[in-house]
Amino acid sequence: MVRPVRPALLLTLLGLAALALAACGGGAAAATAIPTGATTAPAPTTAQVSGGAINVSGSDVLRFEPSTFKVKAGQPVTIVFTDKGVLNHTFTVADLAVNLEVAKQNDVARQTFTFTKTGSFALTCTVVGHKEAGMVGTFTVEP
Ligand SMILES: [Cu+2]
Repeated sequence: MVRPVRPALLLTLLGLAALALAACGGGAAAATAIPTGATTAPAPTTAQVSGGAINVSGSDVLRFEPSTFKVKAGQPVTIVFTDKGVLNHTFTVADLAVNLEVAKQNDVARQTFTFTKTGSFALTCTVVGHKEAGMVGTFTVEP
């Protein structure tokens, strides 16, 4: 005879799975440090590309500043990503193979790209919980 799984046991297992996921996310503290009051997103600002460089920061309120970007295809652009808080963040545009990472306050990651693929792509921070909390943006490559 097969006994059905009790709902309480199922919930316990789900809870353990969630804990396991949170623990291996590269920063267990990050999962608990999501500010609950940070629901008002600042007005989106578009990055100014000057001298072939984009300056962008990540903060403890889990936002990119700025959060929208426009660059030209075929022209080299250096992304300079600075950590303005204490949490670690990534500047990730998976469709363009962009993945810069900063681990602590005042960390700076920079890399130069020449994009050939045009379109609008999703920018996210891949640290557990940050994307869900709104640490997202748009990265556009214009022809
Ligand atoms: Cu982040």
